Amino acid sequence: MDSLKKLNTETVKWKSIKNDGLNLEYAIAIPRDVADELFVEFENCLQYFTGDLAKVKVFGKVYPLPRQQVAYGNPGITYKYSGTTIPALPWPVPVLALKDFLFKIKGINYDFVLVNKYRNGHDHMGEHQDNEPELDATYPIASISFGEVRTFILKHKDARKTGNEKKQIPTVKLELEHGSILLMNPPTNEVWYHSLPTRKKITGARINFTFRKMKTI
Ligand SMILES: O=C(O)CCC(=O)C(=O)O
Repeated sequence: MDSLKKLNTETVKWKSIKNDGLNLEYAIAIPRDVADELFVEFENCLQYFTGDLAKVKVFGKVYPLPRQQVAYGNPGITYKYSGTTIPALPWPVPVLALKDFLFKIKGINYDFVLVNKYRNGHDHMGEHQDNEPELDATYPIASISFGEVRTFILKHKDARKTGNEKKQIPTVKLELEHGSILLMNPPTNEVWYHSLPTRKKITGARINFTFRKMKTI
């Protein structure tokens, strides 16, 4: 965590990726040695949800989540998605260090993070948008990845339609690396869906943090 504080954020090289309604910034912001150290800390301190919070409802049927999940945030925050209300647990020290790092690098004080652990290439996340009403859509969602490189796929909402309404907009694929930050700037989440498909040959784990800013009421 201290090594994260010492990093020089001014030399981080951001790559901008733009398309119809898509506005992404990507960088390997955390060098390998620091990312390795943090991965071990996260493996030691994160305790994932169990019971109903480890389940998901799809078309009315309940299934085990195809990954592990936990959420942290400021007191009183809850987050509703796919029919589940997720409580935000108090920030563990290493997760708070990541939140502080984002403040240093982008000047944004995030108040909630959803953590997803993909135990191996069978774990995945289906196509969705992060556009829940409680999110402040004027802020980017900041996604930080550790561990195995996994493919992140973005699809334009009109490319998902059928018939005359379908637009021929190519899918965008990114390989999210160990120690990387992906910023999904507005209006990306209104226009594009994203997913993390299975990669059955991958045996190692990946931990992803999506930092979000909630609306203040
Ligand atoms: O693991 C990832 O990179 C995707 C996470 C994601 O889509 C989400 O938290 O909404």
